[in-house]
Amino acid sequence: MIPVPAQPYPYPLDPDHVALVVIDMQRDFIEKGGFGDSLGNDVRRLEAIVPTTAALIGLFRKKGWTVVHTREAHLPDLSDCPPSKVTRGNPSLKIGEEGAMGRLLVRGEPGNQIVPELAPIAGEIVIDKPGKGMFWATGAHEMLAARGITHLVFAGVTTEVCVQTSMREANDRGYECLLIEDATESYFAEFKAATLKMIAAQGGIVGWITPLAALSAATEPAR
Ligand code: C5J
Repeated sequence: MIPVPAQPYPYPLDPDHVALVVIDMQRDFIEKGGFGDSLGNDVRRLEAIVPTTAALIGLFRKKGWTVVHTREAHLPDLSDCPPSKVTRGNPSLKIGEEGAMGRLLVRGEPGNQIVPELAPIAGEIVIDKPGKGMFWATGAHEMLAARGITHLVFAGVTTEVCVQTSMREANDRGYECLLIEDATESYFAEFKAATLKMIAAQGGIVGWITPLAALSAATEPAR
């Protein structure tokens, strides 16, 4: 085990059974003209974490550790999208409607792709998820179990929606979860701050939090 300085206490990273999960770093959330923008959000907040997330992915690739990417994505006929998800709120464009980067949150559309700086490479796992959580209707647990993964390091967007939901789902399935604070972001600063707090509260009721520098220093000690 590698002890990684973290809150609420050091995270015991198991280098033989760890995977990075990068949640929904898609053009639909990070670029203007996508789904996040259609809800009236300032997408620049999310764009700002692309370099840190790229460095985190680079660390896992260098170590030869598993990298998983998720995409919030629906089938073109929206048969996997509950009507409540389409109609909720008052977006300028709804899921499935044609936006500046193709149909919003629909598999295969340009806006549904992961931003080029963080694009998956051969051998990495890509999970298309119809919900906010990565385990709902995806087979993710079986996929990770088949690889012997017990420890998950999380990054991505948005902190309080898809990242937190996925982390809670993972925690309930017995994974040891660490969220990288500066490789996750929300459209709302106060929601990110509250989510980080609630994850690590009560002795790590959902998991651990730490900045990338702490993970890097623990896993790549100076010689
Ligand atoms: C949202 C996500 N916020 N990836 N999706 O709708 O967090």
